[in-house]
Amino acid sequence: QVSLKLGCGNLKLPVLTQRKNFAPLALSWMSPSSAAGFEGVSDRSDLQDFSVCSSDSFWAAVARQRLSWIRPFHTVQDCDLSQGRIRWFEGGKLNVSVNCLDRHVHTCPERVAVIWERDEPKSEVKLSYRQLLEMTCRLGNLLRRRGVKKGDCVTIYMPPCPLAVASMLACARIGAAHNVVFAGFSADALAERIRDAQSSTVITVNQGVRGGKVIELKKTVDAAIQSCPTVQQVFVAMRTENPVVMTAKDVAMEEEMAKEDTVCEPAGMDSEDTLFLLYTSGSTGKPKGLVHTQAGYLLYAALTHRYVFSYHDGDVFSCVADIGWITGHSYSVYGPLANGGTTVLFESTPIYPDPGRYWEMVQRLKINQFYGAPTAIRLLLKYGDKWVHKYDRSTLKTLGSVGEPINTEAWEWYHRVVGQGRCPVVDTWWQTETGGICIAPRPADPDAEIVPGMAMRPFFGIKPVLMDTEGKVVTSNDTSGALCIAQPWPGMARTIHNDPQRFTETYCQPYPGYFFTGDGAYRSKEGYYQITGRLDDVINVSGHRIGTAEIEDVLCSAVAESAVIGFSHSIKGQGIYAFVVLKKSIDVQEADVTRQINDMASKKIAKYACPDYIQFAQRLPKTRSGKIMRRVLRKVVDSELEGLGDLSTLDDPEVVQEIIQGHHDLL
Ligand code: 6R9
Repeated sequence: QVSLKLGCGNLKLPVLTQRKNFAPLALSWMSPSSAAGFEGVSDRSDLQDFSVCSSDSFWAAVARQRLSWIRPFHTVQDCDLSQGRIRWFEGGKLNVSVNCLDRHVHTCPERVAVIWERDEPKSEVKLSYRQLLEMTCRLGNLLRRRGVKKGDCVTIYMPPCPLAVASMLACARIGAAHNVVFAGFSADALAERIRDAQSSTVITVNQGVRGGKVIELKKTVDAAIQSCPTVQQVFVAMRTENPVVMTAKDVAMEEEMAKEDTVCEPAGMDSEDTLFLLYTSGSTGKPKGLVHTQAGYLLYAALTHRYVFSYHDGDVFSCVADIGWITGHSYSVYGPLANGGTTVLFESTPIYPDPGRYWEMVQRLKINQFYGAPTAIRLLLKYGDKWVHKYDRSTLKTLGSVGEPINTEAWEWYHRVVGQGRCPVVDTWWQTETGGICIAPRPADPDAEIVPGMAMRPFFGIKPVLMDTEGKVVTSNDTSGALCIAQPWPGMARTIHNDPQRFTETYCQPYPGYFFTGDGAYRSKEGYYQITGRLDDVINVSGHRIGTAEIEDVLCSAVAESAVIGFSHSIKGQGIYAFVVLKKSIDVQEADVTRQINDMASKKIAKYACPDYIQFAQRLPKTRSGKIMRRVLRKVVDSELEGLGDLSTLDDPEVVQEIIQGHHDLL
C-alpha cells in the first residue's frame, strides 16, 4: 500500500497495475525540422509558413501523431468565423484522461506526473502517473456511482492540489464537463457560475491554505449553494485537519474514493463534446462561460507547451498560475500531462514565507521551466536580488511570462537576475478564449532572437492581423491596430455557454471573418508583435481580468452613480479607480461608503476587485445624451490634461475642473 498524504485526508492507494488496456500510444516527438514529411518543408521557418498556409494538412498530421484516438476523425475542420462556427476533428472519438494518463502509465508508470508544492514550504508531495491515474479512476467511479453522467457539468472550487487535477481528469474520464472556479472568488461569484453552468455536483476542500492563512472554502460553498437549486451534492476533500460541519448534501471525498475500484472505463468522447467551461470577464457585468472542447483544445495545449517552452522529456515544468485560470488549465494540467511531463502545482504565494519562495522551490524541485506573471516579478524585483541569489537556479532553461504586458525593467530583471542572462524569457500572449499561447518568441526556432517586452511571433497555425479604425487589415509594419486572428485554430473557444449570440457578437462580428481578441497590438519594423492592452472596458489587475461594468454593478447599490476605470499601477499592472457620486437623499460619511464599497466588491466578486482609489464627486462628466465620458476620466487619472480632446459634446464643461480638482485632493 502506498499512503498518499493529501493534507490530512489519507488516501490509501493499493499498488496495482491497470488491468485493462486502453489503446496505448507511443508518444513520438515530432521533430519540426523533419516535420513529418510535409511537402516543401525543410526547416522550421518553412514549417511555420506551412502551418498557416496549409493549416488543415498541418493540424491533421499533428493530431494523428500527438493524440491517441479511439476512432480517427474524418474531417479536419469545419469552421466559418463569420458565422461563429468552429469545429475540429469531427468524426473522431477519444478520451482526454486516457491521453493525459493511461498512455504514459503504459510507457513510464513511475514517472512523476505531479509535484504538489504545498503552501507549507519543503513539504511537497509527488505523484506518479500510475498514482494519478488510480486517483482519477477512483474519483471517476465515485462520480458515476453518485449519478454524474456524460454531458453534466461539475463545478470545482479548489486550490491547486492533486485532487483538483484528478477531479478535472475524472470529469474528462466519464465525459462530464468541468467548471473550475478560482478559489479566491466570493460565494456570490461562485453561485453565479454554478447557476449558469447548472451544476448538480460541486467538488471542494474543507479549507484552503495560502500564505500561511486558512481559507474557509467549504463555508463559502455552503453559502453559495443557498442560491443554487440545482446543486444536489458537494464532495469535500480534507486539506487541513480541521473538521467541518457536513450537511446531508456533503460527501466525504477521500473516504468514498477509497471504496472505489482503481480502474474506470473511459467514455468515448466526440472531438467537439465539451471538455470544460471557464468563466472570464467581458465588458458587460455578466461573466461569460467560455466553452472548450476535447481534441482541439488538448492538442493545442500540448503542442504549445512543448514548443513555446522547449519542454523535453524528463524536464520539471512549473506554471505558478492558479488552476482556476486558463493558464492553470492549459499549462499546469492539460499541456504538460498530455506530453507525459512532470508538472508542479503551486499552492502558495511568491512571498510566503519570504520573497525567496519561488527560487527556493526552483532549487529544491530542480525546475527547468518556470512560467509566471509580471505582477509577481515586479513585486519580487522590489525586494532585491539577494532573495534570488540565495538559491541555485542552474536547472532553469526557460522563463515564461503571461497574463499582462511585461515592462522592460521587469523583463530585464527576470532575464538577468533570475535567469542569469542564459535563459530565454518567453513573453506569451493569449487568452481564455484562445485556449493556448498564440504569440510567443519561440514557437519554431529555439535560438530565435528575442526583443525584451515583446511577444514576438505567432505560434504554428496562427495568423495575426492588425485592423485599422475603419476595419481594414493593416498591411504595413511599424504600426498599431486591433489584434485579430485571421483563421481558426484547434485550441480556440467554441462558444459561450448559454449565450452563443454573445460569442458571435463579441468575437466574430466586429471584423467579419476574423476572430477579434479585444486587445490592441503594435507590429514592429521587423514584423514582431507587442501587445499594447485591452481595447474594451476590461481591466487587468495583477493578471486578473475584470470588467469595469462588473465593479460598477456592485457599486450601484451603495452610491447614486459610478464610473470605474483602470490606471497604470507599478506592481499590479493596472489598478482600479472608482469615481462615485453619493446618493443625495441620505446623510452618509465618505469613510462609511468606502468601507461599504470594499466589503461589497470582495463579497460579490473577489478581493482583487476592491478599488485602489475612490474619488467622491458631485457629478460625472457626461455627454448631452447622458453617457459618462470615460475617456475624460481616464485622461485625468493618467495626468494627460493636454490630451483631454474634444469636450464640445459635454453637457457641462465645468464638471471637468471639478474632477481634476477632486483627483488632486485625493492623491
Ligand atoms: C492567458 C490569460 C487575457 C488577457 C489578454 C490580454 C492580457 C495576456 C499577455 C497579455 C500582454 C501578454 N494578456 N497575456 N497582455 N502581454 N503576454 O491571461 O488569459 O485571463 O483570459 O486574460 O490578458 O489583455 O486579452 P485571460
